[in-house]
Amino acid sequence: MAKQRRSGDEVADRIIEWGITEKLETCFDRAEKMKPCPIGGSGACCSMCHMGPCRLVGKNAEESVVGVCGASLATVAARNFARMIAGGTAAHSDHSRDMVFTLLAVANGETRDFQITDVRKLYRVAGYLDIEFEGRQVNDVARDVASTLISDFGRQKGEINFARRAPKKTLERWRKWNVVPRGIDREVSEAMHRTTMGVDHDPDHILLHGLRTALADGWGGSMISTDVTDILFGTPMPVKAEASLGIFKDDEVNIVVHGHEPTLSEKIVDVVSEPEMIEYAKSRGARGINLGGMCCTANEVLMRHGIPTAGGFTNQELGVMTGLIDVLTVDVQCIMPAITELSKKFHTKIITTSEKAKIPGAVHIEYDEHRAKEVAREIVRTACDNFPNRKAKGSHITDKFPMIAGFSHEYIEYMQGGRWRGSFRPLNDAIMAGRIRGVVGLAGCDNPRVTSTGIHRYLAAELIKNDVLIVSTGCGSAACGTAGWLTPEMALENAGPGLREVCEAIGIPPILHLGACVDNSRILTIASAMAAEGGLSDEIGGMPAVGIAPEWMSEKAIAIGSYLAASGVPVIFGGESPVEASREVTRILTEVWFERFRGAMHFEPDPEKMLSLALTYIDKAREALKLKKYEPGKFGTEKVLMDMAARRDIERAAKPHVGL
Ligand code: NFS
Repeated sequence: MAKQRRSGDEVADRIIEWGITEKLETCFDRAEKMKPCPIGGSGACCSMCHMGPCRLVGKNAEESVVGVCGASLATVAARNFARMIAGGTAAHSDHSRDMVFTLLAVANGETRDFQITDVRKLYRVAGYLDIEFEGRQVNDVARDVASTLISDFGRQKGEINFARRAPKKTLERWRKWNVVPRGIDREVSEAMHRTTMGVDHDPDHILLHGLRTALADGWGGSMISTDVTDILFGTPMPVKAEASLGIFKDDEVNIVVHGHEPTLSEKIVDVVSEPEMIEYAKSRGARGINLGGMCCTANEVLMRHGIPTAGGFTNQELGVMTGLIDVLTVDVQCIMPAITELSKKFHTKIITTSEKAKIPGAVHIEYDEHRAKEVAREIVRTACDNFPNRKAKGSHITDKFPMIAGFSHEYIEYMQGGRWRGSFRPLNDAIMAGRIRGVVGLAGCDNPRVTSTGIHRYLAAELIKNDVLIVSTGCGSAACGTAGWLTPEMALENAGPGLREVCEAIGIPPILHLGACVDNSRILTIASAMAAEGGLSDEIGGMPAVGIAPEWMSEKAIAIGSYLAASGVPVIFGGESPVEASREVTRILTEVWFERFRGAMHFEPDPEKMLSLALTYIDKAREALKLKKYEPGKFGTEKVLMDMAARRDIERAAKPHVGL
């Protein structure tokens, strides 16, 4: 029997194998040694007070076992789930808060290291917020936008601003079930309160607040982060790059930015090409400076600058094991503390940069938005100084894969008709005609508990073969990118006939890299635009669209899945269910949520079943919308898509814009 691979990424797998021979421990080894606790893992452990932890297990536990206080299994499982949502929402939104404060600092002239790069996007966001922008100073508009968005974090009553960007019908459903978020921080705080010992005990009621908290992430924290990042650093448009652990260079200083917040990494991107920095690197014996990314910071700088990515979550230790990283700089989220211990076997310096996050054994150089470039230069100089210290032999494999990233929702609109005729009409038409069967958002982490990245790849390949267009984010994008699949050629070689035709006409890959995990909010914007365009559903619910997070591990993924479900997207998560122990909670997440919001959250460990569930949802949605039955290679009539040449004709005079 073939040996079970630990990673679906062949380069990664070879480094893992090398690590085993060198007795270097990674998350793959620890995942084998540390079996998940079946009680906590299925949602049946309550540790909300010190009468417990109570383990609600045994025969008929759902009916007959309660905690010391009397909490039922459904209550316990619902509380645990709601707390995961709160954790994920807090993470995305705290990141987002820092982005908005940077925008405010720019508007107030408190930092010279950042500017407003995309004024059109600023105006577009001002428009959503009913802020006057015509004839006003850019900084004044930016100040008003930042202040209004900051108020969404601390608002106590009312509705967060971006809720109004949802289709009317979707918003009505939220209002009916009282899940429109008031303020982001309020919902997180209330989720913690409701789920502490002795407060909210009705599982459905707890989970409704879980949805309100999740919506504060999707239509609040994450959406704000995406928009403000676009304003500050530019709205992405397609860019060529490379993906793989093979991006490191033997003769250059290798710096990796890892984590989530793009502010400092943007400045590192700026300073690595400064002549003084390059000279400094040369003075230490290197030929130059090579910058790469990891996890979602990678996605941010990849989308806007084409900085190569070394991959997703499970590649971080393997990066260190190449022996070539001179500095691995991290900020917040998805950083394994194991990297500091591992780095001692090599020369790699781990630098923590956030005032919120330190790791024992790491060097701390704190980021400060008011002197961002200075901090960036200090980090680059540290890397250069460390270059001559390379000693231990690592495992370096030089295979790299080309990729195209940078599909913001603005660009997706633009690519369907150019500046003057950009819309979602061609996409809706292609779905209506059955050329495109449906759309899947492939998101979430890669995970050492399975063949890491392997399930992402299996699903991506099968879905595009079935004419399903994929939009990917986070480590889902990294899983596809490190396979070499984020290219237009992927469509020619592997997509079904309808999807291939669409991709060929527009010149796009069948998997569109939408950005980091906070950029799942772009999916909400796209789905809202498709609803407004007409011909499909008039709300997000009911679209032939599904979200899949096949290898999720983070609480952030649970928050994302929940806000997609509340917005009307059926979502399928891989792995064992964190509410497996409670049939009642499982029923609420699937049947009850579907009835109320037209979205649902399934947990399904079997990749083949995930695929068939996704296709069933898509086909049922097509049927309910009375669209042409999907048959491979047989399409209805539709408007002709504009190809590149036609678009260029109407574009000639105008530089492609992406901000509006
Ligand atoms: Ni998303 Fe991005 Fe990756 Fe998972 Fe972590 S990096 S925010 S949580 S592991 S996809």
